[in-house]
Amino acid sequence: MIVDLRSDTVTRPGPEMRRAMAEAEVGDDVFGEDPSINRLQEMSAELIGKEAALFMPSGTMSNQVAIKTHTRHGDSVIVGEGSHSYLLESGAISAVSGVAPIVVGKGGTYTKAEMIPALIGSSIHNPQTTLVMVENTHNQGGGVVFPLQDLEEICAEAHTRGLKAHLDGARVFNAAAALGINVREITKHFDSVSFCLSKGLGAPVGSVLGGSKNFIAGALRFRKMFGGGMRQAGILAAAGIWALEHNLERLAEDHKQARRLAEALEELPGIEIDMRRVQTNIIIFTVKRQDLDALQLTVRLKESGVLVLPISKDRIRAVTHLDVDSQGIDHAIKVFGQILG
Ligand code: TLP
Repeated sequence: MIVDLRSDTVTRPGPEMRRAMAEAEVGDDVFGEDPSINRLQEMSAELIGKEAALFMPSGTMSNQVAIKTHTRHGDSVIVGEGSHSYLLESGAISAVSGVAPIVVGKGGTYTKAEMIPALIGSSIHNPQTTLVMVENTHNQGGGVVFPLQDLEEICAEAHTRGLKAHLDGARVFNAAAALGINVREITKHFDSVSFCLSKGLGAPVGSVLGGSKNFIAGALRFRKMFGGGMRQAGILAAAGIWALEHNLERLAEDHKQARRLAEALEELPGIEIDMRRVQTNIIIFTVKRQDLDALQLTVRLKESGVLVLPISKDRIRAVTHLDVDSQGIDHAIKVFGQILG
């Protein structure tokens, strides 16, 4: 048995999703003529409460097109500690948009009080801050949900000062499921929102960027510039539509499985895990053992069919998703126990 907990990106499309892909109506999307893409974009805009949306090949391109559309070279943008947009997108934020990330807060979330002193004004000496970014849920923060009140205050403050706000909502539906609210309660505060179809929702490819019609018109141009203008990609959009129609409701299931695994890990000698941060489908834990570091533990787990992702010398990430069922979690708990118990 293989239990792949490296990421929720590893899911494979099942027979029904594949059928929807095979039967998708397609056209040339660079001409705006792919009916499946158009439908996905309309559905997505409606779901997140925005005027318009754009199908993107990846979450990285969604974030980077958003940054490019909102900023000019030489600006600065506010990001939470460890955010994907500045740390895990190959430096695109600086290389492509030429903006300086200003990191605020701890563990991925931050407050309005932490943001205000970091905002850089209009002196000719400074890289003027024009964009504020929030990642929710936060990947490197261990799937933590950005507190709703902080997010509201941050966006309101940004808007009062004439700044834009972008949400890296790669896993925003996990955040909404964890809070038990409609995702619009989160997305309504932002000028632009990206979410991924290829993570917890289980589609093989794709992300969506939403915003005002005006913003999306600008983003469309940059998507083309970045090489993201796809043609008969309705085959991929059909998987996204299927995912939105079938896989949103079940995200809470992944959260339960993650909690169960985290509770078992917490009991093991030499594993440190902050249970307050186990809120969704991502678990990050520290390995504090004389005999094993994170890399060695990863190798030992793999020998017994459990795949995890070492994210530093002493930290490991495990992510639950729709291809790991309750027996898979039982197996993972057993293997962790055998190696560490
Ligand atoms: N995250 C991936 C890896 O790149 C680390 C993962 O396995 O979790 N925003 C957030 C919050 C993300 O976690 C990711 C992907 C992205 C954006 C980028 O999405 P893709 O991989 O589609 O470019």
